Amino acid sequence: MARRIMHIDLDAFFVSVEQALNSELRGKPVVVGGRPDRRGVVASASYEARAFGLHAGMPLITACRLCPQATFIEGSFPKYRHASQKFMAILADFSPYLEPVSLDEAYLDATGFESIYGSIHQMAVAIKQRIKDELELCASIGIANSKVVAKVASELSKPDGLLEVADGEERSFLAPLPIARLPGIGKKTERILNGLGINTIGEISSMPLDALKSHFGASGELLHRYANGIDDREVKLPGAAKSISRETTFSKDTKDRSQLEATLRYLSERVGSELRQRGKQAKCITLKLRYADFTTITRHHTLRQGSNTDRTIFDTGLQLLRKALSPEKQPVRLIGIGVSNLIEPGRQLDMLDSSAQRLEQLDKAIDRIRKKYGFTAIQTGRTLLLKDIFPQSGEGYTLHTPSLSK
Ligand code: TTP
Ligand code: MG
Repeated sequence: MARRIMHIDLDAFFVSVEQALNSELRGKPVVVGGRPDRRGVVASASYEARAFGLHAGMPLITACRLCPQATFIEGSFPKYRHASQKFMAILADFSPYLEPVSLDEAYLDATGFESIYGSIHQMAVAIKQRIKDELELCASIGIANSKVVAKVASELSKPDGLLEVADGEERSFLAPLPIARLPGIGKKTERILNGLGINTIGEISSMPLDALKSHFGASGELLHRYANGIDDREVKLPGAAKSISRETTFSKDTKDRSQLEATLRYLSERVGSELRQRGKQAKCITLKLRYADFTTITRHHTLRQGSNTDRTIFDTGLQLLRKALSPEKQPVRLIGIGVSNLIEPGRQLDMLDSSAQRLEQLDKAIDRIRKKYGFTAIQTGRTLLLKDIFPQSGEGYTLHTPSLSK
């Protein structure tokens, strides 16, 4: 039986949540990302704003110039997380074979569900309707025999779309589309391919595999498979999240160590809290810095043993930060911390060490209090100075461009 994979993605997610909560914003150009006089970029633009050329990643200043009548909203991550949880719960009602990809995006394996809903198309109609009724949000859905084709289909169908690619039609569906539509083709690959006179996905699919490999190495093979609509990746159930990270852009580039360290501490606590919520430990810690000239570096450290304490995440991040900062370096524009190589907590040697055990218990106690009273209800000495830098909401500091990477 041919697989039937759905890719479901909410339209203009952050903006649509704001519009669902405030009817005055509906049908208007709206941008979530921050006030136009502040630094930062567009996180989400309503389709009305996109008509003016606005898109995610565009500097707010440019967005404001192109569409001064737009409403600019700072945004509030907890609201979006809440909507996301409800969205995923609706999807889980339809199939247990669900793989959340980001806050507003998921794959669902619907193979064999025809008998319940009449057809997979009907099942998708029902999903869209429930999302509309219960969340006042619009979802676009692509259906195909693989993840990659389902994703291309849902994106092509936006907004409020539903597009099914019949089994066997993958190649002919993809062939006329511009190469940028294919997942995995970033700006650089697009430029190289365009330079070779390749403009459509069909043209990639008829390139000799060796030619693709010689230009793109191992990923040339993947490109070839995707362009031919071949992708046997399974829909993976959650719990297999590979990393957790948080990052923020400063409103003013800084070299101030105490500000950098306080922010790092706060971000580490947020990462640690999510790590513990997922019941995982991390073995790899990554610091990310973007300097004023936009050069971006990442520095990793692998721990001898998995850990989930704020202290370990922060201390490791701090060591990496101290190495990465030197007087001749540019001021820092963005700082981020992440954990990866996530493992199930086992009985660890470190646990015999009572100070490690105490730290873990302290983190757990803090998590409980924060769950009840908000993230900033408890602050460590190090993060206190952030209250003069970032606006605060019940759920935490409002950071610019909150990272969504999971
Ligand atoms: P997307 O699904 O890429 O974008 P979208 O939902 O706003 O619009 P559409 O799917 O209709 O094209 O991302 C989901 C949310 O993730 C988006 O609403 C805001 C956030 N986001 C960022 O914060 N920064 C980004 O660069 C992108 C692309 C998204
Ligand atoms: Mg979306």
